[in-house]
Amino acid sequence: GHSAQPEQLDVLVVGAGFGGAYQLYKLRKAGFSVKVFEAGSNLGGTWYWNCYPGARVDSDFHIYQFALEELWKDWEWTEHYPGQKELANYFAYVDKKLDLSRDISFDTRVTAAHFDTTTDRWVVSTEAGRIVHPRFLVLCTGIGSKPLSPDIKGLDTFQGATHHTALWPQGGFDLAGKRVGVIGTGASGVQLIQETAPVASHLTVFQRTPNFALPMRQKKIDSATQTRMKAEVYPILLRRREQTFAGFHYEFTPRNLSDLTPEGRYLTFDDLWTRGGFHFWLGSFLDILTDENANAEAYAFWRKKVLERVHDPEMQRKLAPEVAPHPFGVKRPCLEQQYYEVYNQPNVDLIDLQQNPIAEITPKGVKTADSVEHELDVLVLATGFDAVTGGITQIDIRGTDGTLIREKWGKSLSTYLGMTTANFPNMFFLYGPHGPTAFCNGPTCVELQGDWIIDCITHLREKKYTRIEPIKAAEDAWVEQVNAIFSVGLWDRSNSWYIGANVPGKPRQSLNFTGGVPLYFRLCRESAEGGYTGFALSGTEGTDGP
Ligand code: NA7
Repeated sequence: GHSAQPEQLDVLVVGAGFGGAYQLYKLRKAGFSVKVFEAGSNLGGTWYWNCYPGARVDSDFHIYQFALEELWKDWEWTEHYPGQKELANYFAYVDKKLDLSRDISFDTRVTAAHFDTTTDRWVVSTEAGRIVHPRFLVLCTGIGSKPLSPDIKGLDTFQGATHHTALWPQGGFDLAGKRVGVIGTGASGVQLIQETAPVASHLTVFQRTPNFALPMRQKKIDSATQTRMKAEVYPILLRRREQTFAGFHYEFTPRNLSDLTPEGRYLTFDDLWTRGGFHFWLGSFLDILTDENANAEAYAFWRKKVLERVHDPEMQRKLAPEVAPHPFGVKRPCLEQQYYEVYNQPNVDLIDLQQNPIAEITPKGVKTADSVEHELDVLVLATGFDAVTGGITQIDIRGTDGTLIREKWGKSLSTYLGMTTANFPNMFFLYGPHGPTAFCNGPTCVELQGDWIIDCITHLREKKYTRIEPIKAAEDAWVEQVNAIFSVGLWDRSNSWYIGANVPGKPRQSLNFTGGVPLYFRLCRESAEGGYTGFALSGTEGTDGP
């Protein structure tokens, strides 16, 4: 840095989850001056904020971690699908092992970033008024860092406790013995509901759309198993992530459902179901996500399995309706452990909001259209996020012509390679818009996109460039390609956060690259290998260049 104020840096990273931690470690190692600003009080990102009862990862333990051998060789997991506390412990371990915290400012929320065209640097401000001038800005704000609260009349009049799952009190908040209401049945709602039902005095679930939840088949992982896996398969499994659609260690079944006999279809479905996890979704037939008939068969199989576990016909109808509200798997399914059994409990009510919407929230609880007032001690908002883009658009990021990114993307989303956007030079984002993001195991994308960004910044340093930004034509072509791939799937047939449909006023469009991890990274690599085709690189060796 320079003696003159304010602070100069090569790179400022925003966010200290998987993405930010990786950037810090690798950029520092490559000799850059780098700092991380993190709004939370600790590392972990999603795994810091989402400390609600039952929070758990939906990816298998061995692929949901950094592929860095210096980390995995000495770390042991206890469960196949680790819970939030275990992830928090993992981050504490990573912090210690890689000595990350010394370059992270916690409790530091970035509120604005303006690009200064005269210096080719960002002017970044925090909530507390700190200002830094990094050459590059890397946004690692993740998929769900802007929680979404429902716009329901009377919400602020409720006299009990109200907690959003993603803003859960860090010290914990006990739901045992209480009358609990939960709005939302996404992944967060399902996890919290199945954990809370056995301990709450009463549980009322307000469901707008049933979740097509899949059996997790949780198991304990012992030390001997992991020692063997580390010696034999860890490196293979971790590399394999790059070669599969969703960055997992397994791929879709390489057949169309329609190519098989009914018996063959049944046997495949049954096998995927028995494996558990996302196999029934991300390991299924190729045409599940593109062909209505194939999709309907997957739904029928799923529905039959769920009906077997739920006794009451009314509950069955609400949880697994004969006519699916949307195709299977085009809205995110989640993993469950004893979710469906919850609805056989006498102290659990399930309100179908399509049939009986919330009229208002009162000081005592939730009043539904049928005039019933559901009295509650605690109201849990499991209502999700302004996902994928919200973490970026909630910051006042201004590009070269003074336009705010939220204005640019408010009309329609445009990026180049899902990591950059025109008129916002020297800015990268990962695990965000137009990347494989929502369909990618987090650490897979964080590392692959992360390495691409680090290689790019390193290239600029070598060539003594001080500025990079995508060319408008390249961005237009990328958007066209993203949308063309998206249109092949059935994605548009649901109201999901994948397409922004969960946020009132958000344009409905593909927020993700739906062509899978291998194609995505081939396209990114092609640009880099061609000397960063699609980008304008400029600036000469400056007096203050990195
Ligand atoms: P999600 O998946 O966005 O789920 C939010 C849930 O809240 C979903 O069931 C919504 O119903 C419901 N919701 C949202 N707004 C309302 C209102 N106004 N009224 C009633 N119900 C509402 O968020 P999660 O936190 O569960 O999961 C997010 C991702 O994080 C997850 O997929 C993983 O990738 C990790 P809807 O379905 O829209 O009808």
